[in-house]
Amino acid sequence: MDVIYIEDLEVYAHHGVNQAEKDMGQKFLISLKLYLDLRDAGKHDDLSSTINYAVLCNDVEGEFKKKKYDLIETSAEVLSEFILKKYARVKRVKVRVKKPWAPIGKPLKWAAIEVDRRWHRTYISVGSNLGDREQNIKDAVHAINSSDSSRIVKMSKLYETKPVGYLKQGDFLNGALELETLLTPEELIDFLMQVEKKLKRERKIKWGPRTLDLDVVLYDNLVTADEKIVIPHPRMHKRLFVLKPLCDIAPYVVHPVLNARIIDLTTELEKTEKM
Ligand code: PH2
Ligand code: MG
Ligand code: MG
Repeated sequence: MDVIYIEDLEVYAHHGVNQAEKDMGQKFLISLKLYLDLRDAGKHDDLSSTINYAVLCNDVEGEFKKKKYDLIETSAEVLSEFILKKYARVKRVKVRVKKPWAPIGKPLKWAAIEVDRRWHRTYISVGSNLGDREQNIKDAVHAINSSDSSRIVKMSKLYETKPVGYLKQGDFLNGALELETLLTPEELIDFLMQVEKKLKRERKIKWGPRTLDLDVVLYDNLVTADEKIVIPHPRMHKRLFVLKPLCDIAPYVVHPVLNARIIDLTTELEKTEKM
């Protein structure tokens, strides 16, 4: 991917653990590496197809000076989110913050940190079989979209499905969402749990009736090794109520463990299963 570099933008600000740093302030050097597609801008000599780095530097300076943080880590975290949210063209950003005057009682060239942040693409399976099922799913969509760290970019149709696993419960309404998110998988799962809770989900019976179930099925091409967070979802390829809606919005996405497209997994499972 193409990049825009900014190196050592000088900004005077008041970040630091020591009170003297907060009072007096000091010089910081900000470096940025923005990942975006520059092809159209270059082909047509067109500023409106890229990012004006004069505007960017001005925005970054303003954001950097807005508050006082203890840590340069925080200042970089804040800047990376600011850039990814404000500049839709930017897919990924590296932010480095250097402190050339770090008051550590020894001479040094600078102390610095760097963070690497990006929008992640993830697919969520949604289900409901209690209360007003369609309204529950609409409420979930609304709750997800009202967070500025995640945005729904695609949504499948909703399917009426027979319960799988625990059978003595009502039929489900199932769907799938494509999300762009700044959250890590752990943060995303916590966030989705909060949305489930907000919609009064109770967990009484494993695989039992629920007003709302939100499961992360895919997250970029990630294959986790963590037993608490299993991505891709370990049963997604065996459940038509997951695959069928997912196939509406992501037919050619490849399952990173099975190395097969969603459309092919769906066709295969439809030979033996019904919804
Ligand atoms: N979810 C379950 C268990 N069984 N069956 C259908 N049809 N749809 C679901 O979403 C579903 C299920 C556990 O999450
Ligand atoms: Mg589930
Ligand atoms: Mg779940």
